[in-house]
Amino acid sequence: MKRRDFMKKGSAVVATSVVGSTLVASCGGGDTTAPDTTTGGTGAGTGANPAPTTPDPVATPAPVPDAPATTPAALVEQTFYITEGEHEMMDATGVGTIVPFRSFNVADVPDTINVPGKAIIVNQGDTVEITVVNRLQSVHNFTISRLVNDKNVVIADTGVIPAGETRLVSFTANVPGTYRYEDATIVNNMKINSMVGMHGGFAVMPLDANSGNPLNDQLTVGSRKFVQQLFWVFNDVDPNFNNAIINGTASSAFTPQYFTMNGLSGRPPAPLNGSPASSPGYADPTLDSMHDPRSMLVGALGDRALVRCINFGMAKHSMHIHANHFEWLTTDGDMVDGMMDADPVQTTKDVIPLNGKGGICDVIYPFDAPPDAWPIFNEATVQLAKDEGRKIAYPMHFHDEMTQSAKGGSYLFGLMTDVFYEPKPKA
Ligand SMILES: [Cu+2]
Repeated sequence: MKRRDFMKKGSAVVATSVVGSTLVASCGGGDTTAPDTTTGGTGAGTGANPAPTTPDPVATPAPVPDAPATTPAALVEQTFYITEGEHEMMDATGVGTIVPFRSFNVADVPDTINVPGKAIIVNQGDTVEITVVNRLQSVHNFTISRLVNDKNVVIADTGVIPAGETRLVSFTANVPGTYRYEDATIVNNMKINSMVGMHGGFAVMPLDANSGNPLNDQLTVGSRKFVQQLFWVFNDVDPNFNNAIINGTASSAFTPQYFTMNGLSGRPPAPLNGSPASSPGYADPTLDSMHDPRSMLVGALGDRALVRCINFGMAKHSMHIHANHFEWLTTDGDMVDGMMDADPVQTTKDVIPLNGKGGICDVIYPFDAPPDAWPIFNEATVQLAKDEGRKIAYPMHFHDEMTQSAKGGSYLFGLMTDVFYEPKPKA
């Protein structure tokens, strides 16, 4: 398909969208634009058009991860239920597509799903006990793994979990870092169950060598610090593939139509083609990736957020941020040159590659003033926006074009979220 045809379907959305103008204005020329502070922009929920609600009784975003223990050698227990359910994927027609998924669900409720599963953060030295209950008629497994020098290292594996049965895997978390969990069953060279939703993020925090206590502000001992952390779990979704796998039909054909982060895609505020309303689900934190608290970056000037990125999709992607550059710490388990330097300059990038099929990278987003912003951006800028009821929002989106659309061309219904600057808490 030619680029023009590919983009045509969503062109009406582009022309009228604040999000669109931000993307178009700044992607080609670096991150030097003033912030999007327009009421009704990507982050504001107060636009003229009320957000219609979409009934979506089955897909439930997993809860945000629990904070790890503050004392060493804790016992961390988690039970997952293997379930099937549906999620409605949206495009510019305003009529969604119901797509079936499988998941590791924290709730023992039939026909409900968590895609991705709840992220788990533990400390080095913790004992981790994962119980997995297979509520389906199909055979599954649960593994936790990471990459070291491009090699897969499995640290936990339930082995086969037959239909209707339960397995427990127990292990000690030894090495700090970002891991993925998934059903690792491979058919036709593809991790078919992982691809249809059976995946999530896992992390191990380091211990201080002297005190033996957990360190809650660094990826590995001595690396640059952060004050908050979250997971961005990415996936590419082909409804035909999901239907085939869940119906028990082997399939090797995979043409992605949706691109998700933490299971959701963008639901833009702009009018839909031929419709006066915002897109269904706009501003709903359970449907709109730009308002999902598991994905949005929210902070004050000076804050720093660690983002653990895991790409379960088939394609390699390019992760792009506005306003500031990421500090790139690791990729697929290897440290980036300069990662341990006090000065991040060698590692700062506004686009970071992220491999497909389980690729992992760790980055820090620094809530600094955008370096080239004009007018000058400082605490007064942020406070004034707050006082005037505006949001300061910058997009994060992938830079490969297919990911910015849904269903083969609905622009702005793709993979994106927002970065919000809030005033510093008053002393
Ligand atoms: Cu951009």
